[in-house]
Amino acid sequence: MSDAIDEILDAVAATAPEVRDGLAGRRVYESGENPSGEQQLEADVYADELLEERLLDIDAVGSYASEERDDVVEDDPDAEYHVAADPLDGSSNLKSNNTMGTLFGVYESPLPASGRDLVASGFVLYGPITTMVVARDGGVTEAVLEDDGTRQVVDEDLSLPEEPTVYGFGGRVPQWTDDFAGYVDEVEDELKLRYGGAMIGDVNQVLTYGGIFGYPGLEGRPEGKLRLLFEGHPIAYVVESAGGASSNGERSLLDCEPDGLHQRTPLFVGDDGYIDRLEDALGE
Ligand code: AFP
Repeated sequence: MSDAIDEILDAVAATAPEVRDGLAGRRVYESGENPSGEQQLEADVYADELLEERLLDIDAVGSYASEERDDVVEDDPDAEYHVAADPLDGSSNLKSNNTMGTLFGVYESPLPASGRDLVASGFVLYGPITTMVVARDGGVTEAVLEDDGTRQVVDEDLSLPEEPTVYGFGGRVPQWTDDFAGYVDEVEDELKLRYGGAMIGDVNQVLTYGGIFGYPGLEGRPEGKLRLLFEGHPIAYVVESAGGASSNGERSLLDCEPDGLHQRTPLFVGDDGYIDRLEDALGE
């Protein structure tokens, strides 16, 4: 029996081919900026409008929020679920034709909600093939998305490899704190660098090859770049459900309470050993 969460997942899967098909003609920047002050591509706005329409059409979805909108779009405050999305994560990769994705979190409380209120999350990766990773009920699946929006599951129990292989950290090296730079000196002696500029693509490398991805707090920007509600919580839910760990440098991202819809956070996900070492390094 299809439950409301299945309806939400099916809606994201059905929208993804349209988002992907719409990328080619939408590589130009709109005049506006998103609430985080970042330039908006036509593709960002297009993906956001499609997702809002499809998700709010579902009776069990009471509200929709996204990186591209100042405020929550409320449809029914008493409905069971509330969806937060990054409609096109890594959209600056569109100009260079590199990977991008759609990231979403399904919360059972009004937004902005606690990470512990997530009941499902996942992402669509627009790579050489379009795949969809979903975390729910403590497990993670990966599916290939067909052009008709149907999902062909290719991994029923996706889990982080035991042996870490790759790392990727964002931000400019001169802006890294000394503690973080010292940690990276160790990591780069042990793992291979993989950084592509779209969190979903970089995290999918970690889910596939093992390792750690992060975007740290920077000198003069201790909150970092990535958003807690739209990126931190959903990706932490996926990676922790796959047997990994997450952190804002101190604790699981799922235990970080948002004090606003667009709050930024330092973000680290991946192998629990590397996450533990990171927290030790930043806690010194
Ligand atoms: P865009 O959506 O503006 O391309 O930003 C992508 C992102 O939010 C996240 O997906 C990346 O990990 C990070 O920013 C890349 O940031 P840098 O461009 O500073 O490396």
